[in-house]
Amino acid sequence: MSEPQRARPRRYLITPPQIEDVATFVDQFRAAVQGGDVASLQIRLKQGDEIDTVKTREVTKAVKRICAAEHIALIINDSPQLARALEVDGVHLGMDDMDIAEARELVGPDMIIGATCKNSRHQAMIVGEDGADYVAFGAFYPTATKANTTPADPEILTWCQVFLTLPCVAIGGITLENAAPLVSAGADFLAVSSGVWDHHDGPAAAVAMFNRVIDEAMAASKI
Ligand code: TZP
Ligand code: MG
Repeated sequence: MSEPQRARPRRYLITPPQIEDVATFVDQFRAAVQGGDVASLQIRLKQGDEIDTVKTREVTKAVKRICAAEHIALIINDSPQLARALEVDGVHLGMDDMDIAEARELVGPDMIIGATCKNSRHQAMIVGEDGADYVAFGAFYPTATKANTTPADPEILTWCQVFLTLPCVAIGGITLENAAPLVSAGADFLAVSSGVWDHHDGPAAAVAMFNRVIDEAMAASKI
């Protein structure tokens, strides 16, 4: 059996959809980072269907220095304009948000653009052509964090490893218990919200355990 050739998958944290107390969240985030490898933090704060601009600004300011010190990419959900205004590292866009090519024009060549592709190979190819830096697939499992998700098949992660050069992010309902098959299927990043923030042993333990699950699944993976 040959060893997998791809890089070790990494953790991509997503904020809870609402944050009441910013200082408490910053403590939780620091704890998560102390738990082990974290590649990125997406700020995804909603008021109904709309982006919560005020909280997004507040949380971004509060975590920016930690992210820079820990080399964690700070990514804003939905709004290239806000990402640019807040001078973060990236923006994550859904299929109903700004078109990827238009967003690339707006944010310039250096900002990371991530694109949701749900379960669509076609969309992944299009956004790759249009200038996205990563593709996100999901939801792989049921989630209470986002309404109206599209079910995704882990096979799309394998397809992405074989046919695309862009890294792929797996998202949606990922927990310690169900993460391994997504790693084995080819996820480059595991995007997790409730599986870290709501873990009964706390975010530091959750990140540490996620990293162990990743190592075990990679040892067994053929991709
Ligand atoms: N996109 C598809 S599922 C999802 C998003 C933002 C929610 C991820 O949160 P959780 O709690 O890890 O399911
Ligand atoms: Mg969106």
